[in-house]
Formats: sequence, structure tokens, C-alpha cells
Amino acid sequence: MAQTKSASASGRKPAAKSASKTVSKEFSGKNTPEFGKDDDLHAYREMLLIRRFEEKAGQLYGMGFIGGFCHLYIGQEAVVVGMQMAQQEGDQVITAYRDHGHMLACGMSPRGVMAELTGRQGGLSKGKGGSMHMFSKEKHFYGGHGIVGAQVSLGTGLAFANAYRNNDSVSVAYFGDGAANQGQVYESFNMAALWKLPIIYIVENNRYAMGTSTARATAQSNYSMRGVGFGIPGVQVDGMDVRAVKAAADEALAHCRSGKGPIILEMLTYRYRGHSMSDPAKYRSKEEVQKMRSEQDPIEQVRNRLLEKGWASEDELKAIDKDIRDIVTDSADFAQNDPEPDASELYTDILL
Ligand SMILES: Cc1ncc(C[n+]2csc(CCOP(=O)(O)OP(=O)(O)O)c2C)c(N)n1
Ligand SMILES: [Mg+2]
Repeated sequence: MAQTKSASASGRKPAAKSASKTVSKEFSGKNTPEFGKDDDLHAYREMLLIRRFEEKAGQLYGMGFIGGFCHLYIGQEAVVVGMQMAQQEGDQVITAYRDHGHMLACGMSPRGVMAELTGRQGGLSKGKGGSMHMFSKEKHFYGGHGIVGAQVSLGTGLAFANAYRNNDSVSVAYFGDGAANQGQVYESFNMAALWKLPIIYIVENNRYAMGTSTARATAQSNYSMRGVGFGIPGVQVDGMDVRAVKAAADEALAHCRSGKGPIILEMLTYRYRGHSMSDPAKYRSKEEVQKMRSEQDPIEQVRNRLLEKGWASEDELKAIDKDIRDIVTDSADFAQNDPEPDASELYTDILL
């Protein structure tokens, strides 16, 4: 397999061909299909919304408006945006606690997400769930889960329901490199392969599980091969390049919809911020983070393409930036001024 510039710049090359079946090819660098103007502009907007939203959430956290945990998605935007660009209405998304980007990409309201972070009644869980617990049946988003790996089993259940109902929907279950070492992941793989369930397992390999690097914690760090024992194909994808993600998603979704069962996409990505807001990040160097930001930033890649191809001028990009900032500012204003839930809400939405 060709070693590509973008893959090696991350210090990680997509693994050489192995016993793992691949869909067709690894998705990175040279073999990545180009986007047209509309797709690049769309990807730029969507990724920028997530970036600015997360930056604002970080600020509100620092100001004391957000309690509890808050895990930012900054750096990983291309993964969820590229996937979403390929999905069709009805496909479900489920993920872990680093979830605000997934919600926004699914079309959930920035006001609703931000107000949930600040615990206000206009939040998507009426201010009672917080950062890790938001859902939208309408947008087919099934959370937001704090228990590492839990969403993999739940996502497999969603895929089982799709198969049972014989609809055309695919369940997209995201989890981290750390979660990939969890036992229930493999129980889920077994069932999904046995019953040929329509599910894409997405390993967001951002190189760290809290403060533990993949090198320290994992025996097989090519996560795309984790399904070999179950006959589940897998591919590695340059998760910093939204075009590579979209191309892999197109093939993976077609694979699932044609009844071939589950597939694994390992997204090679990187988180710029700490694990959560209380992470001193002593386990990696500032230079490592800076290198990724300056060489592979997913948003800068699209921005540069738009300018180089003459698809947008600096002024047009500034107008998009302002538009996004206005949306995010509006969500933050709402999230600071909306009332807290009434005390009577303590007794509603509870299952005993
Ligand atoms: C069952 C369980 N074990 C441990 C934890 C504590 N914990 C929270 S996040 C995390 C690391 C997960 O890392 P990864 O899956 O790589 O996701 P990332 O944070 O990088 O997105 C751990 C161990 C937990 N929440 N649930
Ligand atoms: Mg991780």
C-alpha cells in the first residue's frame, strides 16, 4: 500500500495489508476522491460550527457556567462531519461522552446543546442530563454515554432493530481507542457478524484514552483488524481529511445496506484538548499537539483548498466565520440566561 504524505505526517502510517479483509482500499492521501465546491463549503461550515461551539463551551466551563464533566471534540471534527455527509435520513448515531460534535452534525440545535451543558430548562434533556446525556429521536441521535464501551452494545441493538424491521437504516456506533479494549465490544461484534447486522463500528483513534497512549495500552494497535476473528472487514482512514472519511463512509454504508453485515472504520485522528476540562495533559508534549495542529488540521485543510481552487475568497470565508460565531454566541447567551429547571422536574423523566 502506498504510504501517503498525510498519513505519515501524523507519525502513523495506515497499516500494511494484513489478514484483515478490506472493503477496497485504505482511505488516505493520494487515493482520496476530491470534493466539489459545494461539499467543501458544506464541510467547512459544519466543522467550523463544531470547533467554535467547543471553544465557547470550554470558555463557559472556565467561567463556572458548566458543571460536571465536559469533553471537547476539537481536532476530531472531520470524522463526524464526513460520516454525516454520507448518511441518509433514518441512519442512527450513537457515541460516548465526547459527543457535542456528533449532536451538532446530526442537526441538533446549538442552543439546545449549550443550554444542556449549563443545566438550563431549554437544554435538550431539560437541563437534567448535561454534557454526556442528550438524545434526539427526531435526529436519530441515541446519546451521549458515559460508560466506556456501552454505546457499542446499544448501537448493535439499534442495528438489530433495523434488521428485524427490515428497513434500510444503518446504525453508526462511535467509540474510542480505549473503549476498543472493552469486552462487550467483542460480544457485540460476534452477534453483529453472526446476524449480519447493518452497523458501522467507528473507532475514533485519537491516540489516547485519558492519559494513556495506545502504545502503552494496546497489544494490537491496528484497530481496523479488531474484527478479524469474527470475519468483520475493517479499514483505516485518515480521520483528519474529511474527504477520506466521506469516501470510506460511502463504501461502508453501501456494504451495510447491501446486507453484508458489520464493518469497522478506524479513524486516525487526534484530540487537541485534554481528555476532559480537568486534564493537565502531562502525558504528551506541546510540540506533538502543535505539529498536528499545524500540519493536519481538518478545517485548515478545507480552508486552504477553498482558497487555492478559487471556490471562496478570504472575504467570503470571513462571512462564513461571522455567521458561525453569531450562531455560537446566540447559543451561549441563551444558555446563560435561560432559567434552571423547576425543582418539580426532579421527579419527572425518571424510571424506577
Ligand atoms: C466502564 C468504564 N470504565 C472506565 C471509565 C473511565 N473512563 C472514562 S473515559 C476513559 C478513556 C476512554 O478513552 P477512549 O475510548 O480512547 O475515548 P476518548 O476519550 O479518547 O474519546 C476511561 C477509562 C468509564 N467511564 N467507564
Ligand atoms: Mg481515545
